[in-house]
Amino acid sequence: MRYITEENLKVADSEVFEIIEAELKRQTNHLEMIASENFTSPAVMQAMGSVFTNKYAEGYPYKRYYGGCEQADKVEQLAIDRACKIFGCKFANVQPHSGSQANGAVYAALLKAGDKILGMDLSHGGHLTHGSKPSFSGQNYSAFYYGVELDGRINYDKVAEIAKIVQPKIIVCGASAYAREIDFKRFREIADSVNAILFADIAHIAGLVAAGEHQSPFPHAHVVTTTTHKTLRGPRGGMVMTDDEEIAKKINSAIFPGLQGGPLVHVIAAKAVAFKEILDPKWKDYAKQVKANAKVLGEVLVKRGYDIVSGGTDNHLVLVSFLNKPFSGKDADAALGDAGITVNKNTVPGETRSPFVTSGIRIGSPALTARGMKEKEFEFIANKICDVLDNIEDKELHKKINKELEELASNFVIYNSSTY
Ligand code: DSN
Repeated sequence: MRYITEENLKVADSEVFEIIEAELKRQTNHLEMIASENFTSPAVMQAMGSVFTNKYAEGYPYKRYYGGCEQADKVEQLAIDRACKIFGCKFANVQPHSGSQANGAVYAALLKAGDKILGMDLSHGGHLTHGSKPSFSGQNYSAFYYGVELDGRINYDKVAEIAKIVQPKIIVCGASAYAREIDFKRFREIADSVNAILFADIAHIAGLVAAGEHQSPFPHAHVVTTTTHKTLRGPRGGMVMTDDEEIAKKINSAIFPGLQGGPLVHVIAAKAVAFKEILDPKWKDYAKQVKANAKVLGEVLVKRGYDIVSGGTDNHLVLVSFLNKPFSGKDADAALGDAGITVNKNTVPGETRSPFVTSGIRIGSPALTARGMKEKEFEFIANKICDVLDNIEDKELHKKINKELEELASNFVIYNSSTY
């Protein structure tokens, strides 16, 4: 038995089987527009469900602490080589179980407790692990922040001024809710001006970078992390990359034995499969379409009177602000959910509400693009989003829109071989 098939699970545990079936139905019938989610290919999932889940392989390829790692060595080396080819870098560590673990490894490798880091404010689009107080990054290190200006964009001169005052050991660039291109070259100049290490977290934009549809963090950043499941469309996991051999050695030790034990070899195998898909020339078409779809989404929202942070998008997401509306991000998230559109409530620059309520929503194009949707469908969906928001209390309308969107969704399977 090579893989766990549907039949095995149905017989062994009908309760879990039914929950998974219901989740498949939810993912199929709803329109998935959470900017950080995507649909992996069946091949990626098959590798994830493979016998590699049985294997312990502490250490790194050809330097393990356990026997029987011959095949684990091959698959991890393949994943590393493909990652380096995609991003044009010299070293990659594909073992982090998540993006947060990858980021934790960077700090553990390059900082001492209490050292200063400078990252993007969470409420301006940054990430918890970029120094936010509730996260280990804000608790173990002395964290300072930069944000966006009133126009919703990073002001690099201002970042340089803050860096000069703070004198951080690491500057973190990259974001979770920032719709504009990140200028890694300029960030490196800022880092050099204060002798800081430049750390780029490209989790959100990695799929675009891989296609040349966003400026690459290489050769500018000293160290780069990403998740593998967002725009990269791979399995859930993380990765660290660098061109610097000394940093690579420190990162390897920080991940194992520093932060993690046995690597998830089945997930590493799935990362290798996803990386092969990304190396296919078709990947560029996917990444271009992700951007084109997000652009249409932003344009319709603006035309219909909604306030998009920074006025539009250069990447895969739009951040909608309701600071000037009588309803919250939480209200919008719930109403859109009733209409069959899955988004997430999100804080916005100038936030006045708590992170559980928020004044915005983040909407992304990667998952629906993976289903094969193009500008025409995004224009239609964007108008439906506006119809829901214009009539946020009208539950009957939300139900009606839900039916229409379910019909649209039924024309786009979630495992669309033409998009990988
Ligand atoms: N949770 C991810 C996101 O939605 O952007 C970040 O870790």
